Amino acid sequence: MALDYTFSIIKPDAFGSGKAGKIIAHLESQGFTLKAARVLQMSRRQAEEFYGVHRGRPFFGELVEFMSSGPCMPFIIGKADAVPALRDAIGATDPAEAAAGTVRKLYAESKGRNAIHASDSDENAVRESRFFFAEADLA
Ligand code: 3AN
Repeated sequence: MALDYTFSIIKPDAFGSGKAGKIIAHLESQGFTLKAARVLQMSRRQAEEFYGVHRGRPFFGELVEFMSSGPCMPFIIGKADAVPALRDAIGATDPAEAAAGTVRKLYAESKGRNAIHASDSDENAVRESRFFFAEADLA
């Protein structure tokens, strides 16, 4: 059965410009339910580990620099078929290509500074949730 929660991060661009509340409200209006949330600043090492699958890609250094540049808000959010539902709700990686009404269309600046991360598979949702949250937060 598909996972009924997924993992997401409001990135430093959106968190730093005060958009966290608007983004969460936007997702709640689409039937998502917030289950756990934290505010923290990632170290470079944490960002490198979290984005380890992208090591070696040309944008890896920029991504690590950006994700550790200021506070962000990792959160766990629930809905039926949560992973594809949240990927639809956030829109394409590049806000210029994101559909109308998606989080990135509404709040992202660019392909690099794109407001929000969302897990791309059930397996990664579990792995990424465990990176920032305790087992008890997933209940
Ligand atoms: P998504 O976040 O939509 O799953 P991925 O997994 O392809 O996109 O990329 C992970 C993150 O790497 C993106 N959220 C974005 O911040 C960054 N990124 C991806 N492609 C680029 C790029 N061409 N230039 C700068 N940053 C990028």
